[in-house]
Amino acid sequence: MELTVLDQNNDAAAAAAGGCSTGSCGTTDDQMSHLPDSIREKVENHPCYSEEAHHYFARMHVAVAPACNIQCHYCNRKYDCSNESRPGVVSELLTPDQAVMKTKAVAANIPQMTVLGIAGPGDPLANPERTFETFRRLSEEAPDIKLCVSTNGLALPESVDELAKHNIDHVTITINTVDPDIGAQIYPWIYWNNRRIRGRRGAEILIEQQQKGLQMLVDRGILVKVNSVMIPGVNDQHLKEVSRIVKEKGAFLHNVMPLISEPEHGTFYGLMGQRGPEPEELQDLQDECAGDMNMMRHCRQCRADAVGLLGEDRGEEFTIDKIEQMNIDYDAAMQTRKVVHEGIMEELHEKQEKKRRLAAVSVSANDATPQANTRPALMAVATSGGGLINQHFGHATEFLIYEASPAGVRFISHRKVDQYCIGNDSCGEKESALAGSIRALKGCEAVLCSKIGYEPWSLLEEAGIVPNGEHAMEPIEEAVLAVYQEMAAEGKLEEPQPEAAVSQTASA
Ligand code: CLF
Ligand code: SF4
Repeated sequence: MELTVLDQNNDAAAAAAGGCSTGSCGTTDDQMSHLPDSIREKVENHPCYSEEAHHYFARMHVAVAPACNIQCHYCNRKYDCSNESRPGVVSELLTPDQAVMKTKAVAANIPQMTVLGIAGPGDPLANPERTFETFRRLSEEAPDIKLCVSTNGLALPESVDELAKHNIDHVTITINTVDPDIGAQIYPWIYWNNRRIRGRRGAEILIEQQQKGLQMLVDRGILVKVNSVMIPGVNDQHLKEVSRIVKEKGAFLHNVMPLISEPEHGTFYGLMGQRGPEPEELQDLQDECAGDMNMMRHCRQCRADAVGLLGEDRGEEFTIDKIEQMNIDYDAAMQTRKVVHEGIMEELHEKQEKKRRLAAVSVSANDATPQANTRPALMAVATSGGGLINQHFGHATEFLIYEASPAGVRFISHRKVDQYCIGNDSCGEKESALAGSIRALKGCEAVLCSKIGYEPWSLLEEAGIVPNGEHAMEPIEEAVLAVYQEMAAEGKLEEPQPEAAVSQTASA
């Protein structure tokens, strides 16, 4: 059996979507080379626009935008904008001046941080002075940082010129629907031309503004990602249509995110008992949309003040009182950053080249060798970045989920868990966190990590999940592929034969 590290590519879809050529999440590996240079440069070190980049490059958000011009039923003003953030209070609301100071401090201390986003806690374009003052200063004082913004789209058309002026070439619009009747179930009101407009008419205006803004951005060559919140029973059946339409208009990437609706967050949906989707429902919808659109699957629904690699939050290291004590020489920092970025890109290109060679070998072998009758398998991976299996099972706060199949390996999603191994052996919480981790891995057939203790090893085996610590420090996809091949060779992955075939075989 020959398997490849799957690129999930769809060139036709890619061309229509503005050049990106993966079916999974914007851009990965060798297909990056098929993008026009101008687009590749915008994508290859942006952790949200490239699944591959998110293992290496970090982003940060500055919370300068408190107000919002619409109400979503999944939002409570006490919390970050759910369009781009998981619920959780913003620790510090910043002035543009503080935001610039913080951005430079983070960029100097985390040189792999490539992108500064404004994503809340309200809507950035409903706070134009604060948002654009921050962007204006950063584009002048820190020109090596990409600027990114996320909006509900209501004020987008009148903001496009200003966005273009500050070299903002990544814009996310949250589009949950293109149907005003569905919109009326999500947005109770919008604030438009100094009036509150409720119900269907409000949703209709919002949708018109979103679509108009999308078109204007695409016309100016600004990359657009569309985020959609999947709300079961409200817009889940409709999001395929949304995906098709935004792709047609030239959006680069679609990110379908699960509704977060815990009652304790106090949102309308939370209090009304509206549920969020199960991981399988989300994955199914992402797969269905993927036929029409490049899908992002590695979103972490981060806070409006998040700092670090996706999935980590180093905000506590950069509170205002701490950064006021830092003495940052940004010109010197830019030199260091340049060297670090070049080093990472070199590593990435080598990795891509290796994958291309591997794929070429596998394709030629596949011509001669029929694939074995193996079924796909989900595998969980513990990683702290760098695209490697490099985290202890007990230190993981999330696992990346990959699907291995005869067609190759593809990233599917991530699953959050409570870290159970925190050096305190005596507490009962440890047990429940470990049980929670194992529950979160339901459906996975193996978990790959750098190390794992005896206790979780046994419990994982009891749960039917094969623990594997043999691929420490190896690249993720290659390790997953190797484990899949081993399992296939051991006959653990044979497709069950249909009953009729079994009985025929038996009677013969
Ligand atoms: Fe921030 Fe958003 Fe820019 Fe990324 S986040 S403004 S595009 S830099 Fe990324 Fe975070 Fe998901 Fe957003 S993982 S919530 S998609
Ligand atoms: Fe909340 Fe964002 Fe919706 Fe505004 S756009 S109501 S901040 S989720």
